[in-house]
Order: sequence, then structure tokens, then C-alpha cells
Amino acid sequence: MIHTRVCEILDIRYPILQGGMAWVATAELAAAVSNAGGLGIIGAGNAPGEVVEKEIIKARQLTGKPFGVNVMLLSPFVDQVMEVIIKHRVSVVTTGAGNPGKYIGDLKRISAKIIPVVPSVALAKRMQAMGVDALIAEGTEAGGHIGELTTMCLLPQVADAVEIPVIAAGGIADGRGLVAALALGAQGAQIGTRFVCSEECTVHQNYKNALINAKDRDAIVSGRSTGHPVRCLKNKLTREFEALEKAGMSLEEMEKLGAGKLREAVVEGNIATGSVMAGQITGMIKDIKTVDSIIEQLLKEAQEVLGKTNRILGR
Ligand code: TUI
Repeated sequence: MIHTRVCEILDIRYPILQGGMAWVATAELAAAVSNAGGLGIIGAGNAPGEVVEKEIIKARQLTGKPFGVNVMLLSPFVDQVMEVIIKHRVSVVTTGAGNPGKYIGDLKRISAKIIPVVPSVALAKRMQAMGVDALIAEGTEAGGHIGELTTMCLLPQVADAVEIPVIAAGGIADGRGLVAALALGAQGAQIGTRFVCSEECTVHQNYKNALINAKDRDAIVSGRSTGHPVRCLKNKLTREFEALEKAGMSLEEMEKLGAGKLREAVVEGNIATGSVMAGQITGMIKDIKTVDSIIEQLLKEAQEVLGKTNRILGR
């Protein structure tokens, strides 16, 4: 059985976190992951406080296990979302797309575990000094808003630089990925794209099918020049972005074009003109299964990989 400090800190059975994906990580998905022994996470994304509050209440009805909320720090509603998290005493808060420093004091007062995503060693050290409980080192293989470094390079450097537990993210969808993450110094893995292709995930069927049909090089990056690169499946929208980026479109104009596009893909199933955020590992995902069976198979594979490694080593 794979059991780490992350299991202890978060009071979960397996060191598997579900990515707090905007629009995608609803109460239904989060509760399913928590019920299966991992940590489910509601993605607040750009939603107002009242919407996040409803999801928290729904998740509490669907599971008695701990779950988290991911706060997307670029959202205009961050303060409202934090207020709701504090009101409902959410036990785990992950953050993305920025520095959560100014919220740490308030979150500590409700004894929430704080786990920021860090794309660099410098931010990892700063976050440890501010008293966070663990870190998520997310490589550029991930879907959505991404950093520069790969999981393979970021993770061991972050793990060497801090004492608090590090959770790997970006490019992990099976047992091999989990074992690789542990080998590189992680004490757990955060998984996003694989859980999108689960029965409990509420995204439009077209979105799931797009991920299943995607090949290894289909999850590409748009908007590098804007300073907010985003990884999505190649489609009409990404081609439009590419043309406009080449033409020197401003950040404001790019943001205007991108507004509402994730919802369009996730809710309406418009995968040609919507933003189909997905990680590079999407090429490996070929089926839709229950969250339970995804986790069960992942752990079985991880045990097999560890057994194989031991045989190679003659143990
Ligand atoms: O946040 C994510 N992934 C996301 S957020 C999102 S919603 C969105 N939609 C449209 C445009 C932008 C966002 C979709 N996917 N992952 C975690 C993550 N955090 N990746 C990178 C970072 C990050 C970047 C810079 C974390 C901290 C950071 O700090 C900069 C600083 O202030 O030092």
C-alpha cells in the first residue's frame, strides 16, 4: 500500500489529489474522488462566491470525507471565494495562478491545510517560509494555465529545496506516473485530465470524447506571448489565437477572445470554438471509467511497477 505524509496531513487513504479544474471539478467529481480514498477538489475558477458556496454545500451532502477547494488567484472573485471557504471551514485549500500569501493568515485561523501550486523553486521556498502545509509542483505538461518547467525537472528541484511534502502534477495519469513522481521526491500526485474522463465528471460528453480521441501532440499551448500560457486541445479557437498572436494582438484583446470559452466547451460541448483544456497525457487516455476504478487501477499498476523495479534490482 502506498501511504505517505500527504495521507496523514490530509486525512486521506491514498496520496492522490484530483486537480481543481475550473468548470470541470464540480462537487460531484470532488465527492467521488474523496469517497474513493483520494482528495477531491472543487475548482472555483472564475466563479463568484455564491456559486462556489453551493458546490461546497453539495459536496458535503455527497461525502463525509475531506475535500478541498482550489482558488484560482487570477479570478476577479478571489476575495468572495476565500470568504465562503472560511465561512464553511473547508479543510484543504489549493491555489493556482499566483501567490496566495495575503490569504494564508485567514486560512490558518480556520486550520485549513494550504497547498499552493508552484511553478518554480523560488516560489516554493517563499511559500514554505510563509507556513504553507505542502506544495504542488506542477509541470508544463499539465492542462490549463501552465508554468515553464517540466514535471521531470521542476519536481526534484522543488523537493530538494523544501522540507514540507511536495505533490507532483502535470503528466500523471497512471501507476507509472505515480511511481515516477514518488521516485523524483514527491509524496503524492495530483491528477486532472484522467479524472475528466470519468463517469462522475459532469463535463459535456463531447469534451470527454475530444480527450479520448486526442493524440500525443494535440494538447498545445496558446498565449505564451501574453504571459498567461494555456494548454488546450488544438482546434479552431487555438488556430485563431495563433494567428492573432502572430499579428501582435494585445493581452487585453486576447483575454476578451478567451472569455467564456472554457464554459462553452465544458457546458455546451462546443469543442471546435471552445477552450478544451487538457494536459499532454491526454493522448494516453482511451476510456471513460468510474473514479473508483481509475484509482484502483492506478494503484494496482503502481504496485506492479514497484515489483518490476525490485526484480530488475534483483530483490
Ligand atoms: O492554475 C492552474 N491551472 C489553471 S487555472 C485555469 S482558469 C484560467 N482560465 C483562463 C486563463 C487563465 C486561467 C485553468 N488552468 N494551475 C496551477 C498553476 N499555477 N499553474 C501555474 C501556476 C502559477 C503561476 C505563477 C502559480 C504561481 C505563480 O506565481 C507567480 C508569482 O506571483 O510569483
